[in-house]
Amino acid sequence: MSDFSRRRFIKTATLASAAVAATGLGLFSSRSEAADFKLKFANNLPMIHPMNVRAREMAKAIKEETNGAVQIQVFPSSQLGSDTDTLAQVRSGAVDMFALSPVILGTLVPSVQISAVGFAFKDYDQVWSAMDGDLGAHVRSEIAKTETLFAFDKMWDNGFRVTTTSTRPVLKPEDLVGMKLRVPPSPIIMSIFKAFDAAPTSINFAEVYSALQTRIVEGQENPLTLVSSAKLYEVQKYCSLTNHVWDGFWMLGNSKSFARLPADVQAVVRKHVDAAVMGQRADLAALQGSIRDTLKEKGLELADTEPQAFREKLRSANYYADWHEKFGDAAWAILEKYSGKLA
Ligand code: X2X
Repeated sequence: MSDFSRRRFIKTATLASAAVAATGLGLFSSRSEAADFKLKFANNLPMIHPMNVRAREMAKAIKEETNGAVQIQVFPSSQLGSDTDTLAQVRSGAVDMFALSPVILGTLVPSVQISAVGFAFKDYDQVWSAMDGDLGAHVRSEIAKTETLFAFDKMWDNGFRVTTTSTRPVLKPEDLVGMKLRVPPSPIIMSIFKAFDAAPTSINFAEVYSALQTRIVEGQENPLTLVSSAKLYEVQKYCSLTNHVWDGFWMLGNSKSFARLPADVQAVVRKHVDAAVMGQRADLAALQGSIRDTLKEKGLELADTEPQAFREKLRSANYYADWHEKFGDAAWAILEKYSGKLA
């Protein structure tokens, strides 16, 4: 790895000359107090969520390896704006990196939602085979078509989404009829709960706790690690382990921001992003053994559910046929290579 203390980055005033510098002609300053590149990384997760713990480690490792030349500021908990606002900011370059679920990125690139088809994955072997394999490659190519954005290779984990409520448990599809549920601003999550004849409402995650507390909605659906880290158990009573969608976060980068970095610096950033993601995946896997007991101790009533009944309801509502048509045969075949036949 280049020793950044030997190199001095020739400060440039214009993007064009920075682009020249980025071809490796530039050198790096060894000034640790003034970073040559300051990057903003935003996400909607609580400060204590494993993603932000690992992101802070990542920022420290990148700063150290570039001798202070690259400094990444981590903005958790939607500090820079809601998910839909921050998506606009990472597209414009006001934010340089953004961890965003495909269920919300689908508002910009509909095809990326294919990893969030209801009950597609039954376990993490299927998830990572798909997302670190051909399905992930397909989705990254779809993101690259935007030209303003790209996705790093590895997805952060969010988890299998479960359903929490303040009014009644969800043990079978009929329990969802008429239920006022918060869902993310997401076409595919919205469509799942409409297929169950629920009453889904799109609300950005930053407003979920208050929406539940004020009973604007009676429930929401998210992985257990979010029910725990966002303290949703304080305003919910029942937690039904529907596991209806596996969800993750693409580490999105603004293409122009990243192109300003010399190639070897890009490699350093990619290396530490991958390390942070793999560490976070392991953190969430380690939590699975204890998180149900933790939530029970917080007062949540947990209940297992039977996925087959929910799947059959989606099939009878033409949910799979509709999304197969939207995604197209080629993409659907890539999905079913990992999930098995879905409809
Ligand atoms: O908004 C949500 O529910 C969350 C945090 O899971 C996503 O980012 C999709």
